[in-house]
Amino acid sequence: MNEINEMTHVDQNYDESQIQVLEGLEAVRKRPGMYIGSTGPRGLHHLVYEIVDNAIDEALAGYCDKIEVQILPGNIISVRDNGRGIPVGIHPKMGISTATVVFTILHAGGKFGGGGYKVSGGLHGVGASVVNALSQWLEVEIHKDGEKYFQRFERGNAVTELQKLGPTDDTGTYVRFQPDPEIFKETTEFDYDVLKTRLREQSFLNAGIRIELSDLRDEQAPQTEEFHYEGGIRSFVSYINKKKAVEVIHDDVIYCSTIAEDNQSEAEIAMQYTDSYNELMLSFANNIHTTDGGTHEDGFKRALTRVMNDYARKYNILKESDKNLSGDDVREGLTVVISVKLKEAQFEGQTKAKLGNTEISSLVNGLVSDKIATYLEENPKTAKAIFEKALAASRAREAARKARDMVRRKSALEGAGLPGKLADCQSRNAEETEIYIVEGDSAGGSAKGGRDRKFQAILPLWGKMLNVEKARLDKVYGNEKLMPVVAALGCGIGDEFDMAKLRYGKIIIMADADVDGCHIRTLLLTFFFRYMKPLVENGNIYIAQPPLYRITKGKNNHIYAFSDEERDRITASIDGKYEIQRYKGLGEMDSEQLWETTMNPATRTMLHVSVEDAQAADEIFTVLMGDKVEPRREFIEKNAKYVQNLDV
Ligand code: 28F
Repeated sequence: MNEINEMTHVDQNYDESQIQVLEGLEAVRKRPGMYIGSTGPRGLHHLVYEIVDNAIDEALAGYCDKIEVQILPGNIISVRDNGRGIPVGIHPKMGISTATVVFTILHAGGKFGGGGYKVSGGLHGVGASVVNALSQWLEVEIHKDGEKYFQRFERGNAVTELQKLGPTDDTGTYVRFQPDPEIFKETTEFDYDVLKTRLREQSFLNAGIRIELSDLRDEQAPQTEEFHYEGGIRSFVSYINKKKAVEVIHDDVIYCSTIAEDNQSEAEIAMQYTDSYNELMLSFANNIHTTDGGTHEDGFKRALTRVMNDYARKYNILKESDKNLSGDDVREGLTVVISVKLKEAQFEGQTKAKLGNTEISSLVNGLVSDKIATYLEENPKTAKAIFEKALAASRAREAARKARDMVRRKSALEGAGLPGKLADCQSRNAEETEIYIVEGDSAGGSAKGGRDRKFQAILPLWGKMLNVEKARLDKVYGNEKLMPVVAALGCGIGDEFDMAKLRYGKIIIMADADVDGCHIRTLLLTFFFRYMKPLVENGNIYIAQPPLYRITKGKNNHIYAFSDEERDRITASIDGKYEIQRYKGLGEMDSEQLWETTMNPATRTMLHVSVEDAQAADEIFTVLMGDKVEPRREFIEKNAKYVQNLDV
């Protein structure tokens, strides 16, 4: 028989499964967002992750150690593994080959069996059928038992049978697909760096696996990289600390792992202290980044705080009368990766990026209590360095409390806590109100004149801005530039932050488009990221985009350009005379112009600040704002090509 043809026996089963296939794929194409989170770039890249995850599952099962991912001309993706190859026999329940089932029945493939989970804005474990449904075409080639099999699908529907192509010496699964432009209307262009970040992360999380990524879209300049880390999450921690260019305070990465008695779950932790003031914790469950934390993180934090205080009391680092070290104190400067793998992971929260399994909390708690206590006992020198830092953090926190109370008393003495320079808005409803934080009094004046006072507040900044990246909390209290911002927003900072008290729904940074403006913007973003992080994560922060040019045609027909390209486009379309004015700063615009171009919700464009990748953001702030010069120079040299309108 030269091809497997299950079409011969059309039985009850086949009809049902055929109907199930059509309904399933139809549902996916009708509401793709339900399955991959969005049909924007993130959803597009999710297609690759789904296919790669199935290959990684085959690696986790121990049958595959090499995965090749290629971006081909036309933004076609190919993924190949050297595992067992998807089974080709007739699926007992469905009456069609298992390979066809994997690509046409929802939630049929992978190790998660029946349930796909909605995780972090996209679905994990939905399997290959969703990718198939959302692809213009998809081809699968299976090398198994000495035979090569092939099947082609279009928008999820099989357009060939599973055919035998002849003998092979290989084993494995090879999938190629072209995302459907009817679904991915915004773009079908893959971003090499996005795939690189994700695949490198997966190779850290699955020690020893080799993942090769190639970009073959430009035949003249093909690009290939392989990610392979025998050290797994230990290598991940080393990689993060090297990228952040911070000094580590002990050379070894502390590592521990455990498997639950019932063999239903396992946990591993890698951690290393640095001289930074910030902690970075990345946690994963079944290789999914749990950005909202969960029981694995809670178990870790609780155990570490207890172990550190027990040790401090035992060796008299803390006197009888001293208060305990807080969680923040013992985690200052810590880079830690927590990775748990479990059969029935429960993801919770609005974006399903929080692990809910309670048994994991005690699993991780037990692991840390056991292994970190032993580590400290066996490495007294490192323990000493770690505690010196924790004690310094504790003292600074104490000083911050005193500074805060002092500032409170002072501002209480001065009457209402709101800063004098704040031109508040009338509405108190944070859903509709916004505050412009404006650099400089002249721009502040124009903004006050131009604004809609019903819902727009203005806070002109003045004084020396503090670079919080190099300062602890106690320095923030009392900084004449930052404290008015804290007072105006009303939601506190650090561990006192309370989103419910936020006085404005949008916080809009408005600064000149020159180097100073850029510096102010970066310092404010550093402050928000380090001390009011939920505002960044929640999407409350915006950057106003004032025009760079005003083009005047005839008498007073003004057109505004917000970039050099736009300026050229506009001037090219004008026949006849025109004048161009380059705005050096906000102060050159009068209130009317500022309102029209930058503040009127109907006509303005603003940059919406969001944090896609916590680790990357943490690295950027540390490198750009930290006190290590060399890494900053490297970063700027590497990224200078992306900078537009550099005004030096
Ligand atoms: C390029 C993407 O998808 N690789 C895969 C396998 C291997 C098996 C398998 C996959 C249906 C529900 C069991 C083989 N032999 N790479 C991939 N490799 N799926 S997907 O089985 C799926 C079945 O669960 C496999 C024995 N057991 C499993």
